[in-house]
Amino acid sequence: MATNLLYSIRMRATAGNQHVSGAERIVVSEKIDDTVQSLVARAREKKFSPDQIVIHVEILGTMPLRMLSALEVVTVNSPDVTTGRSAASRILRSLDISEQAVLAAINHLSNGAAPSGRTMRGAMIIDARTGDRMEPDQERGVRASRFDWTDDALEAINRKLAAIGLTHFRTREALALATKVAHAPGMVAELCWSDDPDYTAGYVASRATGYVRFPILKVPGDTRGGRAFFVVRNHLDMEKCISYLQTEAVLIADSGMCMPAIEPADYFRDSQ
Ligand code: WAQ
Ligand code: MG
Repeated sequence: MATNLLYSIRMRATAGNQHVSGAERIVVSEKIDDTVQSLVARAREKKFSPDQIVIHVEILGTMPLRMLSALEVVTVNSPDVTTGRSAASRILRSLDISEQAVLAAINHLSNGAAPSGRTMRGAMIIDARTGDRMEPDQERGVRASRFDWTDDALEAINRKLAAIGLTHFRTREALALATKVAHAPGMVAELCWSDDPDYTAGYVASRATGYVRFPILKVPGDTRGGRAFFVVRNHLDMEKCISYLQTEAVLIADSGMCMPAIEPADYFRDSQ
């Protein structure tokens, strides 16, 4: 039996038609059983017990596999939502994203980005110049999928993040997602904050800036969150971009640098 083939394993848990949790891995065949078991365990440890857990196990086979290095991590210690969002906006503006586009993204994320006013399952795709939304399905958004750390890189990133006081699984998972997204064709940057009411942190990520975290991008208790992917509309092949995000397999084989937290003034003095 071939042992080096890779499999994509994806878990999604729901209660009624409410999303409860989701996670995914890319693993070798020997790890399928353990991985499925740990994903089921993860789905069941949530506050709301799911009434459906769907696990997809899919061989990646002949699909191309892209190896990436993780974006560098830095935390900008902005003390509240206003300063956090304004620092995030300033970084997005420095990447040539228009003020209009930045404001549009922040408005959508803070009001519930789906037309129904709910949080989307996936991300918005936003024209970096006009702020127009370009994702084909505004209720669902575009989901980045099929990415994971190699075993070695996972161990290294866990160690490096822990060394700067970051031990939450969300940081590691968001960093992997942001690394994949940053390398999409036509992508300029991403803005994200969680929809988990207890998790106020968020980030701006791009190949140019790395993964820039902010401890507070929303008030505690707020259940609205989401992701905005800013793209350059000219020359953008939307189909290619979405197919990269959704289906191309990415393994993060190198952990990047993880810097200690710094004050906003120091960040902007050093970087721009
Ligand atoms: N692809 C695209 N959008 C997604 C995906 C995905 N795979 N998963 C989630 N989203 C969107 C969706 O709208 C969610 O509501 C929203 O993002 C937030 O998802 O400490 O935990 O999983 O550095 O709640 C960021 C800071 C945490 C981490 C982000 O996102 C840190 C987080 P969540
Ligand atoms: Mg969430």
